[in-house]
Amino acid sequence: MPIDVALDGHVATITLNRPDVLNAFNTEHLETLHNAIMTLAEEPEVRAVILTGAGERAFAAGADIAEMRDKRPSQALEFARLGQSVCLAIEAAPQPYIAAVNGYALGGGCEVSLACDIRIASENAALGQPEVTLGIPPGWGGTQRLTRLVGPGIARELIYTGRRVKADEALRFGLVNAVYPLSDLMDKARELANSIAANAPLAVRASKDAIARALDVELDTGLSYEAGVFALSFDTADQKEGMSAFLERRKADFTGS
Ligand code: DAK
Repeated sequence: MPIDVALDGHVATITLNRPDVLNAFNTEHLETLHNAIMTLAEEPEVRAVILTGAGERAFAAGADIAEMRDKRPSQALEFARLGQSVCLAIEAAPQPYIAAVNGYALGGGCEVSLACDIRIASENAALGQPEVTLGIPPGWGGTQRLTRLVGPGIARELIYTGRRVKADEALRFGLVNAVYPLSDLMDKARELANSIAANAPLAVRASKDAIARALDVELDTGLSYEAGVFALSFDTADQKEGMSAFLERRKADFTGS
């Protein structure tokens, strides 16, 4: 299978699994990944998802160049839509996605990590958008999401030059939130995922939805949305549980209702 999905408590881990080609995405890989994201989205017990790559060299080295090379424009458009649908599915998912970038995240690999809520990286990671070196611009949202994350100055430099950024520089740019030795990366990803999963899932989901709007709408509209989801949370059992647990000096037990 081009991906593996494993469940541990409230945390799912999706592993991109084509290590022979550094987990590059071909059509089957993307379709399987899209299906997995959509399936997990329907699982209320899953409260956080980790996305990582098999092996010790790559998260994903981008779109599969061997499959892509001979595409006609109409096929390229279909391929671009498929890659974009994966990124959009991650953003629309109720659970936060954590990209555990364990090596190369290039081109489409970087773009998929950019669609995730949080990126953490191993010390051997290298991220970049090398598309222009292949004769194409980024096509799965790199021009948009990278620009929003690191700002236009850095995004322009990285996209126009196609150069790879090592983990420490990526940390400096805010492209990743933290860097760990490769041997610790998955433990750190699980720790982060579990700390999210311990919180009220509906409140986390509402926060994800509201944060997404922060980049798309004017402040007034975003604040109205935030006020709306804040008010709605008072209709949940988890709001009563969270506040009762605080007042009773005990740990909250959230059910996602
Ligand atoms: N596709 C296919 N195979 C790949 C691959 C890729 N992206 N990246 C690596 N591989 C394969 C290599 O061919 C090699 O296979 P064998 O020769 O062993 O059979 C194996 O993985 C190991 O790679 P290397 O031998 O090259 O390993 P090195 O350590 O020497 O180099 C590297 C690692 C990651 C620096 C290098 O492999 C590399 O530069 N890979 C390509 C990275 C890249 O350019 N990625 C961006 C791809 S373009 C679209 C929108 C978006 C996109 C496409 C279309 N539309 C609008 C239509 C997305 C585009 C991209 O992602």
